[in-house]
Amino acid sequence: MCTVCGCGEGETSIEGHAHDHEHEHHHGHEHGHHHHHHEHTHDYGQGPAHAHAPGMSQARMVQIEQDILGKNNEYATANRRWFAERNILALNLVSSPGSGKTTLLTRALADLKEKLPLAVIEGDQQTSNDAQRIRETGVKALQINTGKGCHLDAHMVGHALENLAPEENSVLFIENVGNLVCPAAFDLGEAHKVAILSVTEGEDKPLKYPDMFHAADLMILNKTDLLPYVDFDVDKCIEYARRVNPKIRVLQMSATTGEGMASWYQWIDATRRLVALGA
Ligand SMILES: Nc1nc2c(ncn2[C@@H]2O[C@H](COP(=O)(O)OP(=O)(O)OP(=O)(O)O)[C@@H](O)[C@H]2O)c(=O)[nH]1
Ligand SMILES: [Mg+2]
Repeated sequence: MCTVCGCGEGETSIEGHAHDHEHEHHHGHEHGHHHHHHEHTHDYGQGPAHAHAPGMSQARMVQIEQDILGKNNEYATANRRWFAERNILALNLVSSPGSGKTTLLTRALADLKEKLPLAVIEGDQQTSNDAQRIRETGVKALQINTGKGCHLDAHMVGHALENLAPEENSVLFIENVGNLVCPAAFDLGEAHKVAILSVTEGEDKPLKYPDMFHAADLMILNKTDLLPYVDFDVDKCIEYARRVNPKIRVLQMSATTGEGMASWYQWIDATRRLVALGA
């Protein structure tokens, strides 16, 4: 989270916005020193991050963290209301770098664009490469560059919505910055977080990064075409994901071959109906 990794300092740039936005995020990089010598593990436990900053008390650090998240939640609530008023289904795609978010998206957009109004917000630290890949499908996309930040926040997304102006009744995909940690804590106002895990990453990831899999309602297991070549136990992975989130739905697919993609489209369709009912 922010007070630990020092992410989210200024320098955000949103396509179509003339000026950069300064965010009141904490600056600096801290190291934890909470050693447990009886184990070969440094366990910083649950709850607020036990970070240290020179000249700052632990209570102050916790306060900063709560302020950042509290402010984010206010913006997220406003975004959620904005989506509800327009009957827009917003999905927040989260994963480590390179799990296949943009590849999944470009394939899904090509398959769905004749049937549904679609739009995409792309989050990356730098470059507009992914927004460019999305636009090549003919679907409108807006890039947010977070600079040093390692996650999108609800304030950035609120500004992006003004410029992107997704249509009523559309599906808005928000591709978050590739990172299995920080995006878990930041609500963007989405209906669901969708965690993407590819089979080259190892089946233990839900246990190692539980916050992300706890926050997600759907886990997409991507790159299943590579299963014959990697040592990845699908059943174990699903069991680990359910251990941190008993309610998580799991779908397996390959964004490159297209196998299993239809199950995601069915999930999107069913989820849209629920959103339309105001559920
Ligand atoms: N074999 C295989 N490769 C895939 C699949 N999906 C994505 N890839 C490849 O994985 C690499 C990363 O894909 P991206 O779609 O850019 O991943 P990303 O999650 O958007 O990456 P960042 O935005 O950088 O976090 C590319 O080389 C893709 O071609 C898949 O289902 N199977
Ligand atoms: Mg991408």
